Amino acid sequence: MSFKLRMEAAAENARSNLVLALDLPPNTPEKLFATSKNLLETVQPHICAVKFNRHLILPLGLFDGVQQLLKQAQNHGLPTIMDCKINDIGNTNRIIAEHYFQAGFDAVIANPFVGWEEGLHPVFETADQMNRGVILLVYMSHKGAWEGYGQNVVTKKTGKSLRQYEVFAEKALAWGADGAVVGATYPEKIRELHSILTEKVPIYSPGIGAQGGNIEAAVRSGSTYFIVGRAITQAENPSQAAENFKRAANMARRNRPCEV
Ligand code: BMP
Repeated sequence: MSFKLRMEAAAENARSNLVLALDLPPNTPEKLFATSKNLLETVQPHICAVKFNRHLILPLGLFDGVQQLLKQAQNHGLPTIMDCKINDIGNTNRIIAEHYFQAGFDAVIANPFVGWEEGLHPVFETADQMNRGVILLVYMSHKGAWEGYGQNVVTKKTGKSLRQYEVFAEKALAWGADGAVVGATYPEKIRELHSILTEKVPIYSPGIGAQGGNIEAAVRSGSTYFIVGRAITQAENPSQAAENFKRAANMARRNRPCEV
């Protein structure tokens, strides 16, 4: 089963489209590991997948603590995503992807700015060989995202002027990406990009809560998966916070107009 279908099955099974960003503030490796393990255990009934970032990879090590957390997630039937934003030459990109896949990650996030040939082609090739997924950044959630993702570009093929994010959405379709990251902080961009990507490339939206994005607006605009970090991991009651996000998203999905 492809990563995209594994995500659909996990969401269906958990009755949740919430992806936990397992991000914690710096601490000793021992404390980070223990807190992550507990968090994952208490929050897992409300999520469909877990996204890891450098917050844990750097202090815990990929094949040490992180691999144990990956096994824990897998035991709960939760796919895992490595948010490594791959962004180098092809040979390096392939090695990065291979390491994360060998450790047990089900998907990696990559940056389409580097292009296909000797860029992301080797990553998609490796993912195909190992039956894993690749999710592309299409419009990030932070304030300065417009400087890169929002700039006007003239495409080589048609000479037409487009926004960088529109070009990236076309690439996500052409390259067979398993998902596209579009910030929940820009619901109008989600709407626009959903009309290009349709359901072929599901939208993953980070930026909910701590960055000001709203989960209902992301649902209404066409996002499929909702990535939440600090608003859960640093909440007084992480399980309750996750449950609240899950319920809000499910309610908004039920009331979503059919044109989205
Ligand atoms: P938080 O909910 O705490 O803001 O965390 C969001 C997570 O998603 C972080 O791991 C961040 O690096 C990641 N992320 C993001 O916030 N915006 C993007 O456009 C892409 C991301 O991967």
